[in-house]
Amino acid sequence: MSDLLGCRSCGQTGLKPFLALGTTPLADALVTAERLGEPEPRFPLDVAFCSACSLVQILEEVPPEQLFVENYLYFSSFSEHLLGHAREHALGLISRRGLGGDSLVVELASNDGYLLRTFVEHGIPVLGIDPAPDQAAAAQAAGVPTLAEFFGTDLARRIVAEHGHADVVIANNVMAHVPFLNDFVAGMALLVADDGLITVENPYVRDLIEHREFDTVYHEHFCYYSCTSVDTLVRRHGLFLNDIEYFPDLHGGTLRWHIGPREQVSDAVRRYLANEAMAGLTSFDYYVDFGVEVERIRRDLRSLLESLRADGKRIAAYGAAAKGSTLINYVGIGTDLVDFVVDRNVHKQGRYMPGVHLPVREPAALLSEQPDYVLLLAWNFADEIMQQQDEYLRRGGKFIVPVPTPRIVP
Ligand code: DWN
Repeated sequence: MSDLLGCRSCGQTGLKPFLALGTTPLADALVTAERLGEPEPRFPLDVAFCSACSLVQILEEVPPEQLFVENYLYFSSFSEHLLGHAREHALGLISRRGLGGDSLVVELASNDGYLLRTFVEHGIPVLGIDPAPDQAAAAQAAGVPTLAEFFGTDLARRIVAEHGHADVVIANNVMAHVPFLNDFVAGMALLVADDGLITVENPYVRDLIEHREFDTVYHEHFCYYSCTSVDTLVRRHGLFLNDIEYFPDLHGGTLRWHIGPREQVSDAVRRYLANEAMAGLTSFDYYVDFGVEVERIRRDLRSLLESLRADGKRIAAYGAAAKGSTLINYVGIGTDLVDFVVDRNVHKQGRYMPGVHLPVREPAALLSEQPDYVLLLAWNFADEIMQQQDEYLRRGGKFIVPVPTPRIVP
């Protein structure tokens, strides 16, 4: 693997590492029973800060094909909360942008069509882009035209030649996933119409640090964004960060950046940029102690699980999530502590978690086995999952939420 020499955004060398999570397997590469005995590819997972443009990023570069084509089991449609969020976003764009039959909406990393299908229902022409073959096929089957390709300037030019410029470009949870960041953003600048809008959603690096969401670090996430780093990045390509929306309950804290070819910067953007400078997100000191906090979580979570097991308690886990893979491999949570993981994603059931090989089962196993505790690996959907598991709770079951500090609920 090629170590990163310079910042993925500005190219500046001298990146400053502040978090080392070890050498870990690919977070979404759940293992089939047939391949349990085979060695799994592992890569260093180290996070660093760029003092020149404030971009936080991992130093390792796993080939995207290995991440998103050969091993990708993530389907967006298994979360009602996420589906509701996506629908609201689409309906808001349709009304605010006056989209209709002569518009074009392009989504980058459109997954299984979970978001574009709302535009399709309203007769608005769409095009999905997603390199993951199974997700692209699912989107096509749902009536969402999708290209199973990686996005960049080459594809942007082909789309413009064939379909014209896009009135709206949507890029949710993908700008963190691209190693060739400048080509990706330059592609968006080529694709969007002169009076068009680009909306980009990603988890907010400030929440990652301040809520100790270290498990959202994995090899699929090359970058972790502040508004400062996004503003610098898009301006390099003739685009402007014009507005910001914050969703505290999505993926542990998500920002939606409104970006466009015209400079119309809102007060919200000015406030975020000023607050980040005041809080220190633009200097290394803000990040330097994060590793100590994360080590504390590892120690506290491990001792909690060990003490519960010593008391004869049975423990399962909920959410065969990529973040779950980072957490259980960093803490070292094997079948000595947790018996199995449950997940609604049928593509994950019957497989084993990367590295520690916890078996993944369907959520009904929580009622048939009634473990005393369930470690909530998908803590970002805590409300939705606990509501869904009300019977397990009614029978006396309890959840363990791992971040920002390991705790038992209720
Ligand atoms: O960036 C990414 C984020 C957005 O999603 C992707 N690269 C990968 C993925 O990360 P993740 O796997 O950590 O995301 P989730 O959506 O937090 O994973 C939740 C897991 O829990 C999924 O496997 C689905 C599952 N789930 C479930 O079994 N029952 C989720 C809900 C809401 C449920 O009710």
